[in-house]
Formats: sequence, C-alpha cells, structure tokens
Amino acid sequence: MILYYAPGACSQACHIALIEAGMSYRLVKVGRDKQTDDGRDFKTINPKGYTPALELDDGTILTENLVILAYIADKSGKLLARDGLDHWRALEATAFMTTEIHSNFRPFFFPDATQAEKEKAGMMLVMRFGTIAEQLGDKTFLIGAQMTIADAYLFVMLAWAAMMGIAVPERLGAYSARMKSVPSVAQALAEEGFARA
Ligand SMILES: N[C@@H](CCC(=O)N[C@@H](CS)C(=O)NCC(=O)O)C(=O)O
Repeated sequence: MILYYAPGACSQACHIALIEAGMSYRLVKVGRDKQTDDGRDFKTINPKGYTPALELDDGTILTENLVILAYIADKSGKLLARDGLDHWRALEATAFMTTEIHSNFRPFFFPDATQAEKEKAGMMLVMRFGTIAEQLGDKTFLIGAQMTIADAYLFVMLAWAAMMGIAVPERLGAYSARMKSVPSVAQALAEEGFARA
C-alpha cells in the first residue's frame, strides 16, 4: 500500500494508524505544487488534489481521512472495536474530528481568510476541544484503555492547535505529550521529518 501524505498534515493520522495496525506501507510525499516526490502529478492519483490518499495493492485509490482510517481498522482488526458501543463511539469521535474540528482549522491555512473568520473558527475550536476534553476524562485514550483511529486523528488536531496558538484544556496537553511517546506516533513523526520533542 502507498500512503500519499504531506508532513504534519491530516494524513499523519493515517500514517500513525498504519504503523499502529502493523500494516506494511510505503510513503509518497506530496508537495504544495501537487507533485509527488517521485515526480508525478498528484491530481492524476487523487483528482481532489488533497492528502491523504491510500493506494491499495491492486491500484485502487481510497480518499478521505475517516474512510482510510476505518479501512485500516477493518483490515487489521486493530484501532476500532469490532462491535459494541465502543465501535460506534470511536466512529462518532472520528466523524467529530473531521467535521467539527478539522474543518474549523481551514481559515488558519487559507491565505485569504479574514481575521474575523479566524477568530470565529478559533472560538469554535476552543468549544470543540472542550467537548473532547470532557469525553477524554481520566481515560488514557479517547474511548477507553485502547488506542483507536479517533486518537490518531486527535493527536494531529492537537498538534495543529499548538501550532496555531489555540488554547486547549490542560488535560489535552497532557494527552498530547503522552501520545508522543506511543511508539507508532513517535515513528510517524520521525518518518515525516519531525524531531522527537
Ligand atoms: N476531506 C478531506 C480533507 C483533506 C485535507 O484537508 N487535506 C489537506 C491536508 S490536511 C490538504 O491536502 N490540503 C491541500 C489542498 O486541499 O490543496 C479529508 O477529510 O481527508
């Protein structure tokens, strides 16, 4: 499998998940110019033009973080309870990451966004991270004692919050620091060129 990624982008959640799941993968980096580091036009691979994209062994391309994460969980039997409420809670949390958290970061990456748009999105993010902190409570991971696909996504969203100066509850700061020591997270960071903090 090939994961098309950009360093530090939301594709990092899939990267962490692939490692945690123990699946074999190859990384292909996509630049801002939409060229892959092996010299291809990324839009011929994913016409949507964004990462992550996962190329399966038969050449099929899967896109959308939520779907790629669910695919990795399904194929590996890891990172998502097979059934029971924890299965649905993990999917619920992953959908929350994509629709309520990730989407509110857009103005921070969009060069034409106004200050007012950034402030509004920032307020939403503070509220959404508050909800996540409540859900985390005293647990090690968001859903319980086991890491799930929602944690892989949350880790990346918290890194973005730190980068953009979005204040998050202390509990999430501690969670993020803990996650950095999880071997799959540390490996993904190293493979994407981030020195271990
Ligand atoms: N709906 C997509 C959004 C993915 C996305 O926003 N990717 C960003 C990186 S975090 C990207 O590649 N942006 C560059 C672009 O859209 O041109 C998903 O959930 O996977």
